[in-house]
Amino acid sequence: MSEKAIITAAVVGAEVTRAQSPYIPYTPAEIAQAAVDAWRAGAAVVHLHARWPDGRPSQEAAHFREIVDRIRGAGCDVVIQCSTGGAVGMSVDERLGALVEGAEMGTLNLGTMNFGDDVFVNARPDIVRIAARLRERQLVPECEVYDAGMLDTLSWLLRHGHLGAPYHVQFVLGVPGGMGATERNLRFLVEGLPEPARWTAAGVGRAQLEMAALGLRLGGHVRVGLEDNLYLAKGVLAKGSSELVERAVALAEQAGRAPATPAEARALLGVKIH
Ligand code: KMH
Ligand code: ZN
Repeated sequence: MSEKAIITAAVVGAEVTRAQSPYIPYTPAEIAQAAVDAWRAGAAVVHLHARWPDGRPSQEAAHFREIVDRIRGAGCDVVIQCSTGGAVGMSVDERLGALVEGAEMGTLNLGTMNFGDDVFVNARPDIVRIAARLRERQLVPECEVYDAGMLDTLSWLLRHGHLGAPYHVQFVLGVPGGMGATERNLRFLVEGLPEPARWTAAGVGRAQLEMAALGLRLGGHVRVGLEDNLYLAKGVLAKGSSELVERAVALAEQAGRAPATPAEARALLGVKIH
């Protein structure tokens, strides 16, 4: 029987704004509500960023704490993954603010790259430092891979003991500056994993649907949400990440992969209950 599909909802991100879609959550209450809605729609994991009330990206611990408290206060047992990537231009100290009490996973971005017109800096000592912090807090790292060379960094981290099981791999394809969201690229990356590991596929923009379907077919898991894609169909904005999750659930079922519950996702990902 095929492994259940872990659906991750990336409900806010750091880049998209209300000028692009009025459905982007900004306040902790809105972000928590988006997470709970995504969980109700079938997401087992939420990938969280935070915002200031005016929409600027925030890595303030107080914002993340409020989001986590509100999610749990709603009786929602979704796996909580906090972003240590934050937004381009933030220092590592600032980015680490997201790892609040209640987080269960944290992202680990595996390299420096062009990110649209900006540069997303992840020097190797920064990566090692973030990996150490995740380990100290007993959080499961999710390694964000945007380009093929980042798999060599993954291999280096494993070889030097900076990273070890349990960890998860997230292929984010289609960022301008990273690898494009194509079938050939995803297959190449999956084949290039330095050791057997669970992975999720995310496609940016229009590619979200195709990468989700392909990821499920290739035995991976799937990430959807407004962080990566604002549209349900050409010219039709998704009214929230939950609509994109509903579509991912349908894709998983078509692929014969029932969506994992949060408890099942914790078991697959090696997430400890603190
Ligand atoms: N906002 C991007 C620059 C992560 O969450 O760890 C980085 C990002 C990755 O979104
Ligand atoms: Zn993110």
